[in-house]
Amino acid sequence: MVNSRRSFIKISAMGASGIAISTSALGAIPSDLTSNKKGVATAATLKRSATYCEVCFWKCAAWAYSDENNNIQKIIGNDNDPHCYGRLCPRGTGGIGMYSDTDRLKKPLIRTQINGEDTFREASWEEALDLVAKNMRQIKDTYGSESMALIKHGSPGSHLEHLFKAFGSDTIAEPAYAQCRGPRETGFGLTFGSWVGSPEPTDIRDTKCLVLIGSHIGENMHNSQVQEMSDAIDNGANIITVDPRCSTAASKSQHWLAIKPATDIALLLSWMHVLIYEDIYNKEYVEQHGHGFEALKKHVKPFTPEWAYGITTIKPEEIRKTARVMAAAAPAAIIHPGRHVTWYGDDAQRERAIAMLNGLLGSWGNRGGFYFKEKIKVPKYPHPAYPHPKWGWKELGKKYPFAEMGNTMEVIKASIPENNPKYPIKGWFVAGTNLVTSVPQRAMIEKAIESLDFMVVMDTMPMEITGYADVILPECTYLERYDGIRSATNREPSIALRCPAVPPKYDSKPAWWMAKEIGTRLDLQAYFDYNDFEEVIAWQLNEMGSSLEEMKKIGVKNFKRKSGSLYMEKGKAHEFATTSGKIEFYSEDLAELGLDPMPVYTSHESPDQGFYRLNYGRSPMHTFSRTINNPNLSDLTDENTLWVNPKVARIEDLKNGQYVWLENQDGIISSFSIKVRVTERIRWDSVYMYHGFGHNNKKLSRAHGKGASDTELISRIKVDPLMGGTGMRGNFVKILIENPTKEVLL
Ligand SMILES: Nc1nc2c(c(=O)[nH]1)N[C@H]1C(S)=C(S)[C@@H](COP(=O)(O)OP(=O)(O)OC[C@H]3O[C@@H](n4cnc5c(=O)[nH]c(N)nc54)[C@H](O)[C@@H]3O)O[C@H]1N2
Ligand SMILES: Nc1nc2c(c(=O)[nH]1)N[C@H]1C(S)=C(S)[C@@H](COP(=O)(O)OP(=O)(O)OC[C@H]3O[C@@H](n4cnc5c(=O)[nH]c(N)nc54)[C@H](O)[C@@H]3O)O[C@H]1N2
Ligand code: SF4
Ligand SMILES: [Mo]
Repeated sequence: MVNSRRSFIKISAMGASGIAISTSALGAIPSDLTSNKKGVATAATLKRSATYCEVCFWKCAAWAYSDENNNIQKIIGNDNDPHCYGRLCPRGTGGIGMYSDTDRLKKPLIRTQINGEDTFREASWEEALDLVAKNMRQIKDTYGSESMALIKHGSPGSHLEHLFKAFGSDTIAEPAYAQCRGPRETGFGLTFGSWVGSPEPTDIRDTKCLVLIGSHIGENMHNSQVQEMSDAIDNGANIITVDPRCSTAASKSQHWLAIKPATDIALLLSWMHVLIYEDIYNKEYVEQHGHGFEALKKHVKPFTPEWAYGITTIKPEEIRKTARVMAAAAPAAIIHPGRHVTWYGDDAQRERAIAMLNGLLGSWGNRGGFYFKEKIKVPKYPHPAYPHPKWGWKELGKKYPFAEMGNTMEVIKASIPENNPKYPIKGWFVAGTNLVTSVPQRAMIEKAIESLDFMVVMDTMPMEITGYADVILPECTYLERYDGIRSATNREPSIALRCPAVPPKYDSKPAWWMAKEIGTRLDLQAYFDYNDFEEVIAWQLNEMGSSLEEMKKIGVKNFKRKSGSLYMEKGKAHEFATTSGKIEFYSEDLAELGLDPMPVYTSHESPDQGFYRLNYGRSPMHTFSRTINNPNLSDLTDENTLWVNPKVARIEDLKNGQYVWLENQDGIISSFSIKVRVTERIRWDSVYMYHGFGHNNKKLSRAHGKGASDTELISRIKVDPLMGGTGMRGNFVKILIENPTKEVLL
């Protein structure tokens, strides 16, 4: 089992490099140290500390090994962890580089002017935190606490969320909602009454058919999913991949449907047509649990495979064949919800179509489909009740009836006075998100920042966003701090501990400490009734029947399920948390609001002559923009490439390896050039690049100027009317062979 996982990750790493190469490059060793002779000798002298990885949000539990000089020697997976099954992905192994990167932020910095030019000067913690508290208080006194917004991602966010709620602001948002998975939570919520959540409750290890729609597991390195998919392949599962690009997953699939971009809803409707009109859907399940099936049957009647062919370019036989494969596997079939699903603005409806297809197959609540997830509640450390803000993220996103979390875009818009916002925002606290690379429409973001009274950024690295701050607070990395106990949904509940493997380098500090210090300056000390966050964790673990000592020894603790069976029990009624209490093929909630109760296909713009759709996705060796400068990971992939079809290469006269610039439909030109990769693996109507590259902060010595930024070229967005998601895939680029900036300079 372990071998096959390793070999899948190896092939999954695209092109030449893979985990086999990367682990030797990084000096990683097997997870079981005692089985390795060399390992035993080293292990004896190394300190082992429990942590969970912060390189991405899968949060794999790990062991960090450090020597007496506080060098971290290696990070390996915790064998008892359901997020990683004892193995980290190459990025997790390379997490050491986050700690050792000499470009890190080292001291608090305050914006100042020297000879009329803006620059940063080093400051003491005392001065920097005083300045943050003073500005927060000023905004509170002048406009109300609500006008101070928190934009966050990752672990530091929860410490600051506590500070903000105590301060009286619920104006909180993160790019992991409206720029990532928000639409799928709406689509699945409306259909099954339940969010998908993270990790997704997909029973991949036992599936007989996995359908990936623009979800590229294997490059999207979500650890346990990659491993389970590898096992499923070994066990003979059918993989169907719908992607305009031949992703790694597509290359492992029995069926690769190279769909015309932006037409997925047509394919999904047509698949439903085949299942229903060939009478191969899961009748017993639909009868027992479905609501509105007859309406759906009528709705999808015209959507024959012949109809869909004209839209999607997928042959009718292929649509029929793949629908039959799913039906044969049902209910052990998964139409994967995907994760970064903010594409074309009708995303919540596309996700609803995905959910409904799962409903027709009976996969929700069945082995090899979706299991019923469970997590364990971490008790709240006692603190006074939070005040009630007059407004917050909910009011900002009010025009989207199904928005369930703060929307970064709405925070940005409400920060621009000329938008005449009803709920004006005057200050930003940005923590753990490189906003200008993760949210499109840079011109608008810059305008918003320009309008703010105050902006503070907490980060570990000098990223693009730190360049805009008034105050920069250097956080230590996850390997140097305590953070909240990880408790995530899974087959069985589990918790994981993160404690410092080494003391903070330079003059960096953990987020919990900064939150407490700022809170104290704002007279909120009652909310921070501890000297060290260790006390909070120790108290919580005791309440949960464990202890800090135990968790330091085991890292991960698994608990027995309490909520009942992992799957539906045959013959037993099941109540879904929807309006009808059933799986809603016809959505009562949408109908009530006058919205489409069942998904419809609407056509989206296609690129004009000479333009190609800008497609983007994950680099297997990197996480967004955050790891591009990581010394270990930039060794593996140091720039992105522009995938172009040979036909495009011919038309545009492009050679493999040649550097080009891109100009989008609004005349925005890429700051840097990008290397051409001519490949059959991308359709001729699109070009493809990894997201996260093209950094323009010179302080990133390895990442600056390497590759191009997709975000920079995304100036047109399509907003999801249901939940406010930021559709980013409707941008078109033309390819420039000459350096356009040089021309301007001449
Ligand atoms: N164009 C485009 N935009 C996208 C996407 C895309 O594919 N293309 N993907 C979208 C998706 S799916 C998501 S989830 C979002 C992700 O959006 P972000 O989370 O904003 O992603 P990053 O760019 O990695 O920014 C993370 C920031 O946190 C910092 N950081 C890392 N570790 C720590 C830490 O321990 N403490 C602190 N304080 N800071 C830390 C990093 O240095 C970096 O500046 O982006 C979305 N935006
Ligand atoms: N290595 C690595 N893994 C990661 C991350 C990371 O940064 N690095 N980030 C994590 C996060 S937060 C997220 S949200 C997930 C995102 O992972 P996924 O949800 O898997 O999504 P993307 O990376 O956006 O997927 C892009 C795929 O969609 C295809 N695509 C583009 N347009 C269309 C279309 O119109 N139709 C169809 N069917 N396909 C299309 C692209 O060709 C590409 O293969 O990855 C997670 N895993
Ligand atoms: S999937 Fe990789 S990067 Fe993400 S948490 Fe796990 S080991 Fe870390
Ligand atoms: Mo994401």
